Amino acid sequence: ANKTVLITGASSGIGESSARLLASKGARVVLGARRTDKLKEIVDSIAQDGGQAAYYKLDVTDPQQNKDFVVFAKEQFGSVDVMFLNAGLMPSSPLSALKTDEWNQMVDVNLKGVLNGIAAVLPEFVGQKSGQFITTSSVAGLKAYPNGAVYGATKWAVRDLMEVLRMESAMEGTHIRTATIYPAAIQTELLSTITDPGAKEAMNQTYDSYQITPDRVASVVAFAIDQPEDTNVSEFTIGPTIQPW
Ligand code: NJP
Repeated sequence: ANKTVLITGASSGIGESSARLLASKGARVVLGARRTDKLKEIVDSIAQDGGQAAYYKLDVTDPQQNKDFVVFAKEQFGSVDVMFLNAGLMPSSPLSALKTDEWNQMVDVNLKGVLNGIAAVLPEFVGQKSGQFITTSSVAGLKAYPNGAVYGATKWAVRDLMEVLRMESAMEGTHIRTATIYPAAIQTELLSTITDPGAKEAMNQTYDSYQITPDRVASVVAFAIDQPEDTNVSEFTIGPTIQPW
């Protein structure tokens, strides 16, 4: 696809895999995250393989940095066609542990980070009457489970944002597409954000039994982007065949 794709949370896992796959298919990818050493490594390796990529130091919790990310992408590649809002954390714990700092962190990154990304690029998409949002929600946003209350709440909220954005764009005639991805267990660095010992143990057990690699999710991202402009594919659930999520 001959498009410019911005990706948040692109320094590892699903974001990194998506950047690599999309660049190999001819997209211009702009990677955002906080760890610039990682981003530089990925961008250099994409360039070595003949792809077009650039990176930007981005903390999604800062509204201004999200705006600057979009400006940077336009300066680099001249257009902004797809915004993949993927950055996220999953410090799971039982509510009774009262890990309120972690609750706030999840709301700030997983939910407000997505809102900041929408605010930064929606005016562009409305102005050009085209554009696509893709978000990484979670199966945790579809089904409640112990230790996952706040994480699931942020991921459910993201689904709601995408669905309303899709409906409003259709009503307003702005031709903006949205797709939400609900992954189950994917092999990434996500579990490193869990500090609660009980939640970590439970989640490790799940991920020891079931997981697939993040390039599988990247294929879904590419599929959503590759649909004709008049076609919106809005939701994807993806996980290991053997996981009863
Ligand atoms: O995890 P990981 P995933 N500002 O840890 C970035 C969802 N998901 O690929 O800033 C900007 O490898 C962080 O970058 P850095 C999950 O909820 C996953 O699995 O450099 N970026 C890194 O690039 C999340 O929404 C599974 O530390 C920030 C990235 O986020 C998405 O998949 C299951 C940031 C996290 O990469 C990608 O996560 C599921 C900030 N403030 C949903 N904070 C799964 N893996 O099983 C973090 O249902 N990042």
